[in-house]
Amino acid sequence: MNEVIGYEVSDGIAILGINNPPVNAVGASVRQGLSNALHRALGDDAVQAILILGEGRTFPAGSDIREFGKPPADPWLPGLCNAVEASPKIVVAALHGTALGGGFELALATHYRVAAEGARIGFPEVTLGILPGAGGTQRAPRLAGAGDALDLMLSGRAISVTSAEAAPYIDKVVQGDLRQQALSYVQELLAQGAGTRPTRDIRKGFADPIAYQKAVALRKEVVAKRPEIAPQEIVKCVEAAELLPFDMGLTVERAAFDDCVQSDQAASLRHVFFAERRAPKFPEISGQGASPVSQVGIVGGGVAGRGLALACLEVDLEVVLIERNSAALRESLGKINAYLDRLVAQGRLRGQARDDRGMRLHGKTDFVALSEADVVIEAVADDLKEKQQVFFQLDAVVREGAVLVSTTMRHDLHQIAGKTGDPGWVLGLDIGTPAHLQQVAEVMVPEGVEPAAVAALVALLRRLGKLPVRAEGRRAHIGRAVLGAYRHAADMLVEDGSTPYLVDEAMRAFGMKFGPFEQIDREGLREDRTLRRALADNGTLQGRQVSILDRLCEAGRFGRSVGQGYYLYDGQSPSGRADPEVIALIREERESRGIAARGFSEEEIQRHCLAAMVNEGARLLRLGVARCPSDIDVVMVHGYGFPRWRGGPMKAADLVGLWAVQRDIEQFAQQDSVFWSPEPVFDTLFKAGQGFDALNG
Ligand code: 3H9
Repeated sequence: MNEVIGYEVSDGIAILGINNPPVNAVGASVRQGLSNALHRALGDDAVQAILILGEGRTFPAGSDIREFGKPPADPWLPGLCNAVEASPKIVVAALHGTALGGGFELALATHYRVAAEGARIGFPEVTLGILPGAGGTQRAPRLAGAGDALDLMLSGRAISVTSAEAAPYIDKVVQGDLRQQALSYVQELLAQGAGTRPTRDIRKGFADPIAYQKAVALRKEVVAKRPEIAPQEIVKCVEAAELLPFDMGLTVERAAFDDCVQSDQAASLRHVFFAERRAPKFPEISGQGASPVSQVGIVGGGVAGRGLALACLEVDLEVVLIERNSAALRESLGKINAYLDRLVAQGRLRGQARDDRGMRLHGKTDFVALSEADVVIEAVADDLKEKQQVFFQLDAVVREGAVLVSTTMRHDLHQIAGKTGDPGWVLGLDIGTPAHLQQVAEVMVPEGVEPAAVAALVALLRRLGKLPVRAEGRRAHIGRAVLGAYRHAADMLVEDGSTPYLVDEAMRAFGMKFGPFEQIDREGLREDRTLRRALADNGTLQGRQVSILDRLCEAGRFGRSVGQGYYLYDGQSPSGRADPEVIALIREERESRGIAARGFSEEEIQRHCLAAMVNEGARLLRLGVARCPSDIDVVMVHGYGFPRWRGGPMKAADLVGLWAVQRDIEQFAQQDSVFWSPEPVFDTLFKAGQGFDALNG
């Protein structure tokens, strides 16, 4: 008997306890153990029924993701599920925690399902670029019909077992000790003489065939617009469930699963799954407990400060917001309160919770109010003198062990931290604006910083629901540097003959959430100019300079907020349209530099932009700013609209092949050999037959 599966018989019930921490993933040893235990129970005359449950915190949360992309090890989950379903003795699953993916499929293959009140079920496979491949696409619609089953599979959501949506899958929800309750439930079933109930024979979900196929057709139309393969395959499998006999449906599902699991999209999505879990593990905090944070101070009530305040209020923290004078404070608090009121009006926040947030927000003009703060985040204008002044004042009032955080984008953190008596407690933070809506937060960790300070800030960011990513250095930002390189490549393409509109279109087709120029229009051209100056200072933007953005600023085209930037915004086209004036300005600029315009295909544009991001990523790795390529990937996916299904720029480069990216960079160097200078790591990895993934550890 395999040790990951416990086997015990109690009153004629064989209890198969899955014990594979932390999430009881159904890996090869679990499958083998379950298969052995099932046979043992079936061969034991004293056993009348079988109960499968998860030990520890959860029923299996899915197959073991680390096995995907490798040769399958027997027994394979679909076969195990079929064996469970075919059992002549009744099999019951007792669910708690998160019964997801292959775990949920195993449960669907049993004959009855009992669940603890707090349990959640779902099919997250789509988020990994695959589909429920152990019968889920065939069994779920038999129980719930096409619409509900598809919505669960296409969204990847986990739902509560007490929700109406979960009702078709769950026979009984219980409170208290699940093991005891589940055993009583099995005894009840035996007492009632309940027989096996193979899900494959259930046709409840097919009761209205027309409604079923209509629901399929509707989702087919929606997923056809998505670039991912898996959603389309899921719909095909669910369509087949009603049209084909069960075993043929399983064959369709198997083929679709094999196609998906071997795809680049699935490899990329798996990469992001593990990258997200790797990123917050900063070396400074291994084994380091974080001191609890209950009060956060924020200096500066502008857009950045207000976003930080809202993020902290959302998670029950006390917030002290400092402004320079009462008028500025009134304005800032007024905007925060107006935002909270809007949430209430939109039904997104209850009145009581709104009042509670209001009570926890303390506006002050005197730094002394920060004396109790555990963490203080400075969010004033990015002017070195102003920031230094803030830290000088903070040093006089904060308590010992308080973590001080600067949001500087342009300045050397040491010059700011040097204004305090203990620079080891000063860190940098780049969270983007507005902070409460951002997913990723870069933590700048300068040399010599106290591990306890890092641990406290990382814990705070986790509590705020952000993904912390480590950036080492004095003024090091991963996302902004990669973004700057990307935009610079886009600028050069435009100056050499393309247009902002063609570049945007190409990059949207690549999967970016926005094209580079429409994004600059949203953020404001002046802000982008500031960013580029900072990047020129720190070495990202060297070599050829393109002045189109400056020319647009000179013409008062500051972006969407003023109705014109790269695009023209008016009543006729509120989301922007191409503007011949911009094209004329670009032509003038090109001619003044003696550049002969040439066309670029969509693919060429995409290759330029990707190569620029990857080369900058490689530079950040060489400088030690980014710890590993996957950190760059999560920053770009979560913070800068890079398509998750491409895995981030470094993963995308691995999939294209480093040799191909390096060759592109060498070819582009004809336009500018300074910016387009391939990083040495390309050669090193290529010669070792490796990709960036080898540097992820
Ligand atoms: C599937 O089932 C396919 C089948 O349909 C078909 C087969 C034929 N495998 O997230 P956490 C690790 S596809 C391997 O921090 P939480 C994770 O890497 C699968 N490892 O915990 C981490 O490791 P480390 C469908 C896994 O409490 C540790 O466990 N299922 C898996 O924040 C803790 O994870 C899914 O997609 C796994 N399946 O969240 C569910 N899951 O400590 C994926 C976790 O070394 N899992 N690990 O960093 C989750 O969504 C979350 O882990 C969960 C718990 C919500 C369960």
